[in-house]
Amino acid sequence: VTAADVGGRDVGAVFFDLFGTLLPLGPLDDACDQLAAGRGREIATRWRARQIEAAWLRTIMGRWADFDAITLDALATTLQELEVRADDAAVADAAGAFARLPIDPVAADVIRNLREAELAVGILTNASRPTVDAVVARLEVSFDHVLSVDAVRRFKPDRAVYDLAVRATGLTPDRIGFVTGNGWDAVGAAAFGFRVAWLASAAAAVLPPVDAPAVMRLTWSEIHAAFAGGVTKPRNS
Ligand code: LAC
Repeated sequence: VTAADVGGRDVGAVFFDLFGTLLPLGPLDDACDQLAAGRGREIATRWRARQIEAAWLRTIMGRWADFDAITLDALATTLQELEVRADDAAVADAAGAFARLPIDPVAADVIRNLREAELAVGILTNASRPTVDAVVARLEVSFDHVLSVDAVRRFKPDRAVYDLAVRATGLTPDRIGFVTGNGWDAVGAAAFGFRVAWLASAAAAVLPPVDAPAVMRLTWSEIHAAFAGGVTKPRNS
């Protein structure tokens, strides 16, 4: 008997966002602290906003660059704005912090349990193909699908990106679960038709008001039940 049978919910695959979801962004503060002691959090927060903004602008404008290039440019721009001086090598090293982020151990357990419940599990990310491959190679969990936006040269929340999961699985969007910590990604995925779980970063966090269909506001401990019908098989490890 499969989890879907037991739970009565016919989700066939669950996809996860990468940065800010499987990989919490906290360590970026430390990487940025190397550029300006005591200002790591301020720099990292602005950097992330600039990174996402550039991805959206480039998608709308039809001027593709991969996420690694965007990430480095966004950090350089941030440092300029905040009047932090750093040499190119230090900036490049800090930019590489995205690719070095560790996985949330709780997320790793959720993924293992979903796979044991016979759900296909994937990553759907703005990260470049080389970066997501490098990340997956060092994680101690396996995925059925690892999808980078590089295949469509557009960034989330463009529908073409979410459609990659449909093409990879052959499932209709309403049979695909999607988990993200990013509110803008949650509304984008919900508008596409996925069943979305949003891991809100704070109690006061609110979704962008864009008339998207409802999303489930959940914590990691609720993800398995939401998509696998409450079946959690015991784990050996
Ligand atoms: C990603 C962006 C949302 O990993 O950070 O796709």
